Amino acid sequence: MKAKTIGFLLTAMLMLAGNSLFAQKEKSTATTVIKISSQCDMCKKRIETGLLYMPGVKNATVTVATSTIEVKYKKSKTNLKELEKAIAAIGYDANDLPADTEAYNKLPKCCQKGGH
Ligand SMILES: [Cu+2]
Repeated sequence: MKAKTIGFLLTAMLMLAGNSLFAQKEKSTATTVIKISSQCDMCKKRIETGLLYMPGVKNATVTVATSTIEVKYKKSKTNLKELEKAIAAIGYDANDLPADTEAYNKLPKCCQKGGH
């Protein structure tokens, strides 16, 4: 094989390797939408602040009107189950996971279910 051909092949291989590395980096974060039992802007703030303290959480945005939270997280640091557990620990239902009773009872009345 000619040196030029080998050089071309090497370049092609490096480009492929670079592409797959890039793809992995892209896939290392995920965004999920979780159904939650939030009632108002106070809930929004409480849940968003709580989640942002979690390792691996990049972004957390509650939409009060739809009672959902959109979370962007690092897949190597956390996962959907951990996020649901954290929300439940703050006092809110998260998808099928019910809120922690003790935390829920500590919420202001207006933030409990049907509280507004
Ligand atoms: Cu509230």
